[in-house]
Amino acid sequence: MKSSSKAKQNNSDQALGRRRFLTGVSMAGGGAALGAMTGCDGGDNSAKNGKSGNAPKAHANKAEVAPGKLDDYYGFWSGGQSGEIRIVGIPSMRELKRIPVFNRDAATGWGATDFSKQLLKGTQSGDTHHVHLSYDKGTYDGRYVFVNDKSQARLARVNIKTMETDKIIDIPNAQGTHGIFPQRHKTGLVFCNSEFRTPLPNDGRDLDDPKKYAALHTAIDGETMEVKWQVMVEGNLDLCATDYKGLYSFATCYNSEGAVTLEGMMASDQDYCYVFNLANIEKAVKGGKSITLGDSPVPVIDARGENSEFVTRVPVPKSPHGVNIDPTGKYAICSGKLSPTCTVIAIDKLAEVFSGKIKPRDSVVAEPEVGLGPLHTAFDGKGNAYTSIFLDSVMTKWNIADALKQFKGEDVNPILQKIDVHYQVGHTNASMSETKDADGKWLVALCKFSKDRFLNVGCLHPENDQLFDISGEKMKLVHDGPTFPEPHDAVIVKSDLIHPTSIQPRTDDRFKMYADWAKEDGVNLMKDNKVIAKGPGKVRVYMTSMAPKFGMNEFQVKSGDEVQVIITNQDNVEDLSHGFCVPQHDVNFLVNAQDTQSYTFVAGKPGLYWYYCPWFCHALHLEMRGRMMVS
Ligand code: K7E
Ligand code: CUA
Repeated sequence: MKSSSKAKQNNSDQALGRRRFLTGVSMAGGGAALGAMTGCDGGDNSAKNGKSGNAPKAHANKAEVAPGKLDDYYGFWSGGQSGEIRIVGIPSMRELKRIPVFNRDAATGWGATDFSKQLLKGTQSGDTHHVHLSYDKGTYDGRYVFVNDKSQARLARVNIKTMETDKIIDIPNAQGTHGIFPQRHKTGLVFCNSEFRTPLPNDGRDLDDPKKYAALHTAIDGETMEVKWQVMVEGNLDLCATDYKGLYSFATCYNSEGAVTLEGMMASDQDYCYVFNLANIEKAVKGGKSITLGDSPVPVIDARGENSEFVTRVPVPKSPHGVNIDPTGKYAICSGKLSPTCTVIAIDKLAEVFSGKIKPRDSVVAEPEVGLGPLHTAFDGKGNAYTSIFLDSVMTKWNIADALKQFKGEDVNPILQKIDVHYQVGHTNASMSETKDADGKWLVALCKFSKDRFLNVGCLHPENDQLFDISGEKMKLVHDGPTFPEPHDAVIVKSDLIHPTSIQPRTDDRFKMYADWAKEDGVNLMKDNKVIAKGPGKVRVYMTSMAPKFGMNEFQVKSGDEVQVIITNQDNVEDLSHGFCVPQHDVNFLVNAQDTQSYTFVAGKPGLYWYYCPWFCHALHLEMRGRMMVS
């Protein structure tokens, strides 16, 4: 789908970039020139002697996607405190869509329509941190996006076909659900770490006895979204990862001290990467070796205390944060946070750890110093790692093989480049980095602060998502992208793996609900316009819409009636959306082409209310309205 001339263009840019670098008109110069343009240091700490050439222009052109041209990648961004997911085109960094998940979204009516209210069960906020897509054989299968809500301990799923949230589940017994990761060999389990330790069950017991607090590693079936099992452990579980074979899941663990204050949590110089042995856990669950907690029927394995067949604790320096698996599937890399190191664990040594042949720490094969405050690591598929360094505000590029050699005592420096970011980077990710097909094209650094990079917009500034070209020897900054709070994490996916539809398929779960109502009321959703009395004080209003008319010019209800409107959009045309808005009733929702949506409200004071279509759909869109008469 990409034109060959564009491919050639990209290739020649790369060749040019490399030639410049090798002939001494270095990319460092390019970086410096970019820096001059933006009023800050060029950021290449490894070589500051290059002359500035016209490289920055070339960089900018490469990241530019001309009007009317499409991006090569979909970026899926978590929306942080906004509770949503965002879709960003890469490399343009254009924000293409916001998918409401845990939030109340005025544009679409999410959080107020009947279906979304069922999923949200009365909540209107969320704190999304981690988005990941479902996998097959080590790469994305284009079916689902999973996202966590740290605040209410939930996991949601978005159906990529419609880019709509289709499931939200509560994770029992857990608080502060933080790191999540799906299995990579198939759409299997999705693992969720609870970061906060609580008494378990959390029913008022042991409130002031932190020794008895515990955290949970939860496995959820990605197809059914059922909670399969939980493993209870003593430490806070932070980020999560899975291997490529379905053998293990990983969790970084800080606060192995079991403290309840900041000082206490930082006391020890050593924490852990927990490795969960999935076969052993499932065998025990099947064999009935589990317990349950409180009201939850979910089987729980108590793995607190010593290393066991269920979990082994690999010692890593002080308070690790991210854990990322490299695209070969060989290494789990923990970023140190309070230690300036990344700890590289060899996954193929873990079998010997579990069988007791070697000690957990013997699985560590490298520990390079990458900078102050390492948080997360991305990969280019060429043997290099890119670690976000929060305190130093840099991205560090390092070579994994060289780090292994250095660990064995060879005199090699694995650090290839450090480049400034603006400022205080949290997550980072690279194109296809979380798959076996990492392609080393683009890297994003999700910076928590933008400070002086954009116009001042008041007390709360935007964050700054920076895009780097990593196709050459050096990382090159090509774009600053302001974001609304606070995308923690992002994944970058080749566009040819993602195939959304433009017309609502009417096969999602929620259509069963509408079909049941229609059957009960003897109504054909696709063509009938009827008001059905549903007992005293209750009515259902079935209405169709086709540009530029609603199927009903008017309907009558009584003041105080509970009114459920069920609107079906008959238009079978790409991007022909209608909506339904009732003045003075806080009713406003979107109905896409061939979709049905329903909304329940109470009819207000007697009077006449013009319901109208709030989405521009036709030259006569303003005329698309009707009268709700409240007697
Ligand atoms: Cu590092 Cu919640 Cu992924 Cu934020 S976590 S940065
Ligand atoms: Cu339908 Cu505007």
